[in-house]
This record gives sequence, C-alpha cells and structure tokens, in this order.
Amino acid sequence: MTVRRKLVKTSLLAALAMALPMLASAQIVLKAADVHPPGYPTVVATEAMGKKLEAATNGKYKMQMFPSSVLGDEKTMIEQTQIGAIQILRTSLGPVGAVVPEVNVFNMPFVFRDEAHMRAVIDGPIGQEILDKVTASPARLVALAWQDGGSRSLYTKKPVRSIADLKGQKIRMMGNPLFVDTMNALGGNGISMGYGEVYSALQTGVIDGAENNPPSMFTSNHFTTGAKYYTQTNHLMIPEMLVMSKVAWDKLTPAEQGMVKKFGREAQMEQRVLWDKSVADNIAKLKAAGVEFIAIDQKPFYDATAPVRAKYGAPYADLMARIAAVK
Ligand code: GTR
Repeated sequence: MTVRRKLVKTSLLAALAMALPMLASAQIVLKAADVHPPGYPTVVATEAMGKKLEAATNGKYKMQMFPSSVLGDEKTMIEQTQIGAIQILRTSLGPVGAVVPEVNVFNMPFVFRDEAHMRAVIDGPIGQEILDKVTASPARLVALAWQDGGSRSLYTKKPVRSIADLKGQKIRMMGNPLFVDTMNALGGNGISMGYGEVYSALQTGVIDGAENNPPSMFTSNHFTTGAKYYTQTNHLMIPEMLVMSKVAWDKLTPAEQGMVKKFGREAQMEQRVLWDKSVADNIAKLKAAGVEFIAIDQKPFYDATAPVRAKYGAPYADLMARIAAVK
C-alpha cells in the first residue's frame, strides 16, 4: 500500500469513526407518557406501537415511555404535548375536552347506552370525526386513535346504595367543568383534582370518594384508603386517546405519519383485548381485597344528569342523535 493510499484509508476510517456516534445520536427518541403504571393496558399498547415504529423505520425512531404520571398530571401532560416537550400521549378525553370543547359530546354522562355501543361509535365514522376535531382544533395535538377506558363508577367510604346516599359527599372528578356539574347534578359535591392527588385526598378526608373504572381503582391503590364501596353507576364512559404533538408530527415524513397512524390504530384494537382482561382481573382483585360491588338502578342517575346533557349537548343535538342511532 502506498503512503498516499494508506493516508486515504486512515482518514476514511477516522471519518467513519467520527460519524458513528453521530449516526447513533441521529436516532430520534419520542417521549411517550401515561398516568398509568407499567403493565397497564394503555402503557403496554403504546409501547408496542413504539416498537413497531422503531422496526419500521430501521431504528430512526425509538419510543421512551414515561408511565405513572412521572411527567405530571394529565392536564400538565396535555400542555407539555401541545408545546412539543412530550411527543406521544395517552390521555383520557375528559381533560382534552377542557382544551377542545367540541369533543365534550363523548364526555357527557350516559351518552352511550353501554360499552358495546361506545365501541361501535368510536370505531365508526363518528369516532373518526371526533379525532379529526381534535387534530383540526388550534390545540396543536394530532389525534391518532382511541383507547378503551371502560366505564366509570363511584367509589366511596360510605356506601352509596341509592342516589340519596350521595347527597353532600365530596367526590373527586377529572378536570373539566362538565364533570363537576355532573357530580353536582347527582347531589354530590364535585371536586376537580389531578389523578395523582386523589390517593392522599382520600386518606386525609379532603374527599369522601372518587369515580373510575376498576383497573384504575386497583392500580392507584385508592381502595386501600377506606374507599371500599364500588357503586356500579357506570355514569361516564369516556374513551381515551392516543395523541401526538403537532410539533413532532410536522417533523415526520408523510410515510412516517402514515405508519404512526396505522400503528396507533392497531394499538386501539390491541389495547381493547388487554382492557377486557384487565377489567375482569382487577374486579377480582378488588373483591379479594374486600371491596363491595354495589349493583344499583341507573335510572335516577340518568334522570338527574339530564340537565348536564341539555346544557353541554345543546350545540351538538344532531351529533347526539347520530350517536343514539348507532346500533
Ligand atoms: C383513568 C384514565 C386516566 C385518567 C384517570 C383520572 O381511568 O385512564 O387517563 O383520566 O382515569 O381519573 O384522572
């Protein structure tokens, strides 16, 4: 090898060595966030979506999951996603409705007949319309797909066996005035606070109860605070969403955007299977831990919340009629 050739070879190697760390750092990390802990259906489905994206882009993107509210409560995480500090967020539609009021139709009490109805609606054209409303709004969120949150029922320290038992009880609701109005219409005293604050609020007696689905009640340990009566009101069936920050979305190529949407949609269906199992498992765990499940006549709860549907549903009467017409 001539000296010249050797030099060229050496400098090529040197250039390559310099480029390698650059290649490695060229991997784009997408921060994903969820209030739920590792292993929760939404966390598992979102992680699976990240793995698919990593494989499909040959490692250009990697998702890093921040579970268990480590990046803040849902309201804070929505704000972080809006400014691009979080790239992918799994959130309840509840607090999204505080930012994009047009989606509140799905946040109304008893808007769905049952979970099968809710799934038929979110899987169909109306579900897509609501996703599109979020994306088209000035909120800087791109709504990718739905996740299942089942139905929310009351859990309290003093048992609620009839609507009268709820009178004056301080019940934590998610951050959206619609939910506080819902609880007040039921005779309780709705108090809005972040999910992460509920445990100590129950412990210290700041609140008498909360409302959620069984997997959340169990994994948050709320049942260990004395709130051991679960009254099956099913008053809210709030779908959950996978959203991407518009800031991150705009940096993707059209092909990558297509992948993100496709894998998001797959996550919707994958999470549903995990969800059904999780509900059954967590009901069993709650019962084993001494939680009493109270069956209740929903009619008085439905009737009492009519003014909430009238107030918040007024601008969306057509949409509500279309939802009701879905079989
Ligand atoms: C859960 C939901 C979370 C969060 C939480 C809450 O069911 O999955 O996204 O909204 O409820 O009550 O804040």
